[in-house]
Amino acid sequence: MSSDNAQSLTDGFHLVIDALKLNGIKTLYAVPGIPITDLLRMSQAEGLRVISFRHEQHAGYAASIAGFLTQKPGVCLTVSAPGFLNGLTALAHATTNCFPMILISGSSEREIVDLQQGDYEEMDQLAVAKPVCKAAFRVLHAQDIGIGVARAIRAACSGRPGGVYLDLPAKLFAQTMDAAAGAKSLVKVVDPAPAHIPAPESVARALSLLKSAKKPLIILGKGAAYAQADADIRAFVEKSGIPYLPMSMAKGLLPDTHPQSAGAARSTVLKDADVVMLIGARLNWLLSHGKGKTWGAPGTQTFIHVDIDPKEMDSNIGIAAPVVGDIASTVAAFLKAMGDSWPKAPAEWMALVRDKVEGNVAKMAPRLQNNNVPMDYHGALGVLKRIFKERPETILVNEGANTLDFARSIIDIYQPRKRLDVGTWGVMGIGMGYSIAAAIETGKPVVAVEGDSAFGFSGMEIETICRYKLPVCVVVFNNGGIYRGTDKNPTGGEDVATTVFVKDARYDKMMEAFGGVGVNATSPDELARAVNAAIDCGKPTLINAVIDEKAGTESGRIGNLNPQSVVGKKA
Ligand code: OXT
Ligand code: ADP
Ligand code: MG
Repeated sequence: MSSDNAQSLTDGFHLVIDALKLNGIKTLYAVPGIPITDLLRMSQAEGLRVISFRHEQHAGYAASIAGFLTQKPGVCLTVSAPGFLNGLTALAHATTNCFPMILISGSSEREIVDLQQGDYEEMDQLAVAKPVCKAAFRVLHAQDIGIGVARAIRAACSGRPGGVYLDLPAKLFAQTMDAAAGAKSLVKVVDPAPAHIPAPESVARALSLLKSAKKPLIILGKGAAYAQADADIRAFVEKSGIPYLPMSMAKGLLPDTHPQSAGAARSTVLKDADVVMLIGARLNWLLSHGKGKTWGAPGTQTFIHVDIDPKEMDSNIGIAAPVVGDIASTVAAFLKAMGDSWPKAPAEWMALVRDKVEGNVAKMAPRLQNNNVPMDYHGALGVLKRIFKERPETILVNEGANTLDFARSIIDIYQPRKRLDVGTWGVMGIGMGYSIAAAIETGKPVVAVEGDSAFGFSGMEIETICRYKLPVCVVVFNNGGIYRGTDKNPTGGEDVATTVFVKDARYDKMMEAFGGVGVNATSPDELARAVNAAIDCGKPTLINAVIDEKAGTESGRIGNLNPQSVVGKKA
């Protein structure tokens, strides 16, 4: 407890810091300025690690992924109105992706905001935040800081995790109160994410359906990765003998090379499975809402859904066996109920899936060996695939369109929570924020594989990476544009096409400007050498990987989502 001993007083600044520390928060992701500059200085003085960013959006993305990696809310601090709005995208992203995060923003004075009298950075931030977060609170009195922080932590972590907004008006920080009373007002949250034990009948219903299946499938989502029930999830999948499909950020829960992995037989298993068990994955757009041509004919497939949020059941299609519970408790309950004599899934089904997997892997293999210059995606990613195999503890951060989609299927992940990407919204801009938090929260090396457009959204944060000397290697897949670099202005005019960037840009020079290592890699061999050297030395590195500007396709693998105009098309 910090206090002014002479008068035995504490203040809002110290109460916020003490409340966070009491609840085990160790790191703040922030951008300083009025009214939180001193709060951040004092936080550093009081032993919190404060990572100062160049833009709040990236501090926010860092906090969101810190929440995913640690099950503790990642905390982002911003200044009022514009800083708050910059952080808000990340708060909404955390809520959408079910990551626990708290955005704390300083705000201007209530009296002036409510009368709309034009305060410095005036905005009714609480009202603006509410629609995009799980909960939003404002604290007006120093004696309520403890309870406000506690409510924010519990709301972020319990049930389905998500983003929480905590509004702290500037005046609050300087409010004083008796130090002993202040200490008593703090709340240490007991059991912030209480177990949700699934009803035994829901477990029995799910297992009986699974047992009856001829072609069962387990889909693991990022909720399963978040749950940190890694050993039980693996034991459950192995005991069942059922093929499993990892969603993007669930890759590595079991190694992608596991014999039951159906990652390389995605279309086949989604179409042909008769019983599908979803564990911590939603039937949203990434799974074609559980219907349509990705799936089997209507009526031929039955679903079991494991999720902590009861509202998720029947969201897109009817769920035959809903199991509402936390994944750790549910999978433990499955294992117990399965006993020692659980029959393995039919061998013919597993063999069919293996066949498809081996066929697809064999088809891709020669393309990954190519030494083309300029590089194509397969040549460059083939190199990275081998590096991740040799260094399975490395964290992969990945964004872009082609760069994302090819990397997802080419780079095998071997350990849980080692692949972090654009998530539910397919958002560009997570790259450097995620990389920074991943390095800080885990102490592991990070390789960020970034489309050149994707990198541009957060590129300035390489200064942050250099400032904190983080072991982050950024590989920019430079194909000169969004999707590719070859589009032409339809008018033939002087402006380049809307998707095209400066030719032959040298992103590596940006890293050198801040004292990091920059490398221009034009061949797979050069790329391999540079990435290995970066991981070995742990120095901030940016590799400009020159990719054939013709190599990409529109929107990567989701081009089908682009609306098409039928008006004014030339025949
Ligand atoms: O079974 P089949 O035969 O179908 O085969 C599948 C697998 O079985 C097989 N496979 C394998 N084969 C062999 N070996 C292995 N190991 C293996 N593993 C798998 O491969 C295929 C494909 O497998 P996959 O990928 O699992 O399956 P599929 O069908 O693709 O899955 C469907 C999806 C939907 C689940 C999947 O595609 C997916 O997860 N997609 C996510 C897509 C996404 O989120 N994209 C990002 C958004 S795109 C766009 O919006 C962009 N913007 C606009 C923008 C955004 N997003 N945000 C903001 C804030 N502002 C603007 C922008 C600006 S992208 C973008 C920039 C792009 O340019 P860049 O320069 O950054 O990037 P480049 O494109 O590189 O230039
Ligand atoms: P993916 O994109 O990988 O398919 P989603 O983000 O769509 O995954 O789904 C994650 C799901 O996991 C959410 O519906 C969320 O409620 C759920 N979830 C998150 N944590 C837990 C947990 N500990 N136990 C059970 N379900 C969880
Ligand atoms: Mg590109």
